[in-house]
Amino acid sequence: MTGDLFAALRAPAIEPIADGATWLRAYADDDAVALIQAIEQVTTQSPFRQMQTPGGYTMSVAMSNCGELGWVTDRRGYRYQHEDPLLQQPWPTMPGIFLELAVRAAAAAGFNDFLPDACLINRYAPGARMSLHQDKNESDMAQPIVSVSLGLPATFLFGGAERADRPVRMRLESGDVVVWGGPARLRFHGVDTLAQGTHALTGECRYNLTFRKAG
Ligand code: MD6
Ligand code: FE
Repeated sequence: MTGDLFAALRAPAIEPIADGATWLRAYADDDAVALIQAIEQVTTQSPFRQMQTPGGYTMSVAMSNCGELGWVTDRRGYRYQHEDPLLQQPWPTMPGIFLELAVRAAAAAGFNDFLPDACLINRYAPGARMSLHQDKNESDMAQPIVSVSLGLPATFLFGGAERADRPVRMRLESGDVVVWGGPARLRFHGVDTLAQGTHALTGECRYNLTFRKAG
């Protein structure tokens, strides 16, 4: 399987990006297959769906959640809620392998007391993108966010404190984990249009898991 070969060739590396932000390259390579299986289990329960923005646009990224709280958007706004609005029942439990990876990655980046209660699962098909935004629906801005990339590579846009600040472009590959908090917590960021491609582990898509302490 080329996934294993790839993991063996890409050495894990810890790279500071900015004050409060750390890039853990290849950090999740060894867990990638199990993480993708867990994504499939969660989304068999709470399926991927393309949500509406408050402005009435349909997001190109398909989303689901697991954990105590899930991030949602509709005409009423962006928020976290305990129930999947599609099924009107609680989000699936966060798989142990998700929680364990998120806690370990946060600690590797210097955040020792991170205990996420929310995991947003994003699925990008080629052509999907996410425009520049800030993550500010969480209650405690002292808590970091742990972001895990799986499957097709993407260009992550890491901006500044203002929307107009020119973003740095980072190529995130399968297995890369980014942890950010502290002074980087409210930086604008987004994902450039996903290029066509096929990945050995996910086929024609990229998954991103973002772990947060939302409540
Ligand atoms: C993505 N990520 O990579 C979208 N937000 O698909 C995010 O919006 C994000 O990666 C906050 C912190 C890390 C992230
Ligand atoms: Fe974000």
